[in-house]
Amino acid sequence: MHATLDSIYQRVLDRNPGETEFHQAVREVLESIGPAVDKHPEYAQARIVERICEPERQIIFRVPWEDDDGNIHINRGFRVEFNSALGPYKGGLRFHPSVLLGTVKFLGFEQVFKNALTGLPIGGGKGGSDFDPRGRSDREVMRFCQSFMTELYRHLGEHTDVPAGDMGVGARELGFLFGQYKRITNRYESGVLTGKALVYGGAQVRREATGYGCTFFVERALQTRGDSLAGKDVVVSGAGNVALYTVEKVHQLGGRVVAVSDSSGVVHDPKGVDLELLKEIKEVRRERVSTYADQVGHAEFSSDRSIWDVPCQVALPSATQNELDADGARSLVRGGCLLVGEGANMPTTPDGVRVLRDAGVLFAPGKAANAGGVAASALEMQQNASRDSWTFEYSEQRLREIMVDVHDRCHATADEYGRPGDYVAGANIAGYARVAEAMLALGLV
Ligand code: NDP
Ligand code: 2IT
Repeated sequence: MHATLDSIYQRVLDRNPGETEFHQAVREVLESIGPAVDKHPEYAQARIVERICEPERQIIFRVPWEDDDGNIHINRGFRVEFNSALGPYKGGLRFHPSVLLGTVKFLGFEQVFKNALTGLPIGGGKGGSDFDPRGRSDREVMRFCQSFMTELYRHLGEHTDVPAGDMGVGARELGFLFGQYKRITNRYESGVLTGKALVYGGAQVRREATGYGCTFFVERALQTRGDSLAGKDVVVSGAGNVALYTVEKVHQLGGRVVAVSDSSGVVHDPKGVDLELLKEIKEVRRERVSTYADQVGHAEFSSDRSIWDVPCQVALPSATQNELDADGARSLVRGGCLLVGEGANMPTTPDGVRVLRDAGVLFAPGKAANAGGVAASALEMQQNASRDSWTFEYSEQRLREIMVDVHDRCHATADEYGRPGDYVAGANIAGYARVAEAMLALGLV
């Protein structure tokens, strides 16, 4: 690592003890941006990198709520408002029992660069709770969301901080959150949350956007090699929002998804996943992926097989962080994988990335490949601000254009800095350069 950046990294380690995911995310960026720091000494002089590594504001709060049997539960809520140089803080909320402050900080840090890459006017933030919505009734989820928003509302606003969904937060949760925000503030401020249902101010294609966007990025990357998704076997980990709409777009572009997963195990369907059935099981019935194998005779479920052992040409990790390690990467290489595109945030470990690089596998990092979700959120804000709503076709076309731009910006930046084909360097440098330029213009704030 560049010497100046290494000393900044050491200080991040000292000041944020135990936050291993945050350390990992910072390290990955600082390892890439050395050439940009050399090219722009004026940024270093203004201590831009140190400022980027320190969130503007971190909010931690108690979330008490009562379950259906009258038992009281106490969860912890977070919102990390990381950087607002380019626009209001923007980023999702994650409800998952594994959520700690360091988790939210890693996600918020990634979000700053991702949002910059979209070219849209959005800063970066992230939030969430260690609440586990799995197995909870709709009324319990509602009570939790109401309690969470009763504290969070004072920090939000369409020009201040605009949350959306992430793991464990979808249309149901966002509806309850928006209802409580509206009640407390007495304002129908549609643009304060994105990912809303269509009936009360949501935007076409936001639900599909992360999965579709990741697939558009991957298709563009393959095109630069004279190739395409058509006829390829694809593996997609997860079976949530990102994974389901990745499967949909891969199928539309002529690929075949042969495996999906959730935290209970992996389903292998060599004939190609039946998406309508999978959506019914995951979105409507909220059941496990094993149900799919119960209903589809030729599909197999396994609770101990790694999804990366399923041979494929394209792998799209779309579940959670650090789900693809060096062993998984070696399996993918053995199985003939040509490209890995990250639908999730930081799903590949640093060792996993090294294995893929050494084997010449094309690697599209999450902050570029999964930027479609937040980009569509920014389009939802735009529609809310003008009290307009666009058609599905127009919205999808805008999303495709944005993802092609994100791809081409990463590709061109990697070329410019002598790292052709290195999307990690391209994404980190291009994202950093845009945020740094805005921060410099805004003065020492
Ligand atoms: P969901 O909650 O809708 O789905 C998450 C999926 O991942 C579920 O199928 C879940 O299974 C599975 N999963 C979680 N943990 C594990 C694990 N340890 N092993 C295997 N499977 C696991 O979340 P999203 O689809 O929204 O998010 C997925 C990823 O994409 C996250 O990294 C998120 O940050 C990222 N992302 C999301 C965006 C969005 O717009 N939603 C935008 C950009 C990135 P189970 O149900 O069993 O827990
Ligand atoms: O990680 C992400 O980019 C998201 N969860 C989406 C954020 C958003 O504000 O739409």
